[in-house]
Amino acid sequence: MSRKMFNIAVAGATGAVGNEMIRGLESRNFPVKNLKLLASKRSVGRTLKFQGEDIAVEELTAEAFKGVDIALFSAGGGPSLEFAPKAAAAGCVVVDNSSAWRMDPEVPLVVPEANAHAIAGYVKKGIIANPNCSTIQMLVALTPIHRKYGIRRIVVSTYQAVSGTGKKAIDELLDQTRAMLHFMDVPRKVYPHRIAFNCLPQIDVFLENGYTKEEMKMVNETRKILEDSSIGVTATTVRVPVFYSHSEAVNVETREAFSMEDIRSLLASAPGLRVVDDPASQRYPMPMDAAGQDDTLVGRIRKDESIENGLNLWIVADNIRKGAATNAIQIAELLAEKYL
Ligand code: 25A
Ligand code: L14
Repeated sequence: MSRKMFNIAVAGATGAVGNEMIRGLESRNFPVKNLKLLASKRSVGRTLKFQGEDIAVEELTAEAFKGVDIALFSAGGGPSLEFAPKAAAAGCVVVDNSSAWRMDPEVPLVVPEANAHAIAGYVKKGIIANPNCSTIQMLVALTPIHRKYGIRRIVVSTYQAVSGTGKKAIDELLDQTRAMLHFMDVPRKVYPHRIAFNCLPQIDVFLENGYTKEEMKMVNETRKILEDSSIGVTATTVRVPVFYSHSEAVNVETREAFSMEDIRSLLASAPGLRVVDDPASQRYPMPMDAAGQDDTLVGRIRKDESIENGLNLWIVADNIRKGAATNAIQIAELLAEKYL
């Protein structure tokens, strides 16, 4: 029996995440019948490679989605707001990587390792949202703990790579580093302050409550995905001079008592997660090891001795892969296998 094949479109194909989506469709052997690559007008005329063939980039328009089964969007919030409903109206299912649709009650927000069942809700709007990169990797590790012991509260601090901001920020870190080492004037375009040899406790814009939008995404998305609005989440999100992979120091308080032995075995058998935790040989997750991989890494697993049911973890994942492109393709794989 031949496998069912699908017409796929990637919107934002020329960006950092879009490129990784194309590579992921290839490497995970997704059943692609035809691939359409869409971007803004300024990229029309470029070609990108897929399975050894050159594919011309077309302009993102409503008409582009005719005959498309699944569209992977990563062109930013503006284009998603405008074109995802038009693509859905044309009959395709949109997996959207921007923050535009995540908190819409009629749009499922999915981390396959945590709530794959929610994908079924795509029928309401024809849109499925991919969560924020920092939320995704945190929940790959915390979901099994929540299912067994019930999480009461999460305190998280992030160390986020510049690639989350896109290609211009990758160039900015390179250019600033080079300038600093040559005692030259430091160019600054993307971030409000120098990012080379520095840390910025601001990701996305500030809100009325003093938190950044990125911090509140972690709060609201975690509750939606775990389907539990009683979980307390508080976050501090920080940009660090790293190119790829976000790191997170995560403190968890559970409702029920646990043994460290059981936590370790839960994490060891969690899908999509790899335990890297051997203090004796100084082994722990690092961005340089997570980059270019689909797995989420967890280490520095220890009891929080300051409270009754406390736990500390260090969680690292490639923000462009599992934090964006890989998670979107996993959702598309489940759509293709179970729903379309
Ligand atoms: O803040 P926003 O609006 O929500 O979005 C912020 C950005 O975050 C990235 C993505 O940037 C997005 O634009 N992004 C989205 N989700 C992400 C996630 N989960 C994420 N990053 C990390 N994690 P990007 O640079 O990776 O990709 C942008 C892609 O979107 C296309 N695009 C932009 N506006 C569009 C559009 N497509 C259709 N209609 C629109 N209105 C964009 O295509 C790219 O594919 P492009 O053709 O505009 O860019 C091609 C090349 O041009 C360079 N470039 C970028 N900005 C400019 C530019 N060149 C000139 N002037 C510019 N202002 C880029 O280097 C790109 O390679
Ligand atoms: O909400 O590290 O998907 O700048 C993607 C980029 C969140 C921030 C999102 C980053 C954004 C992230």
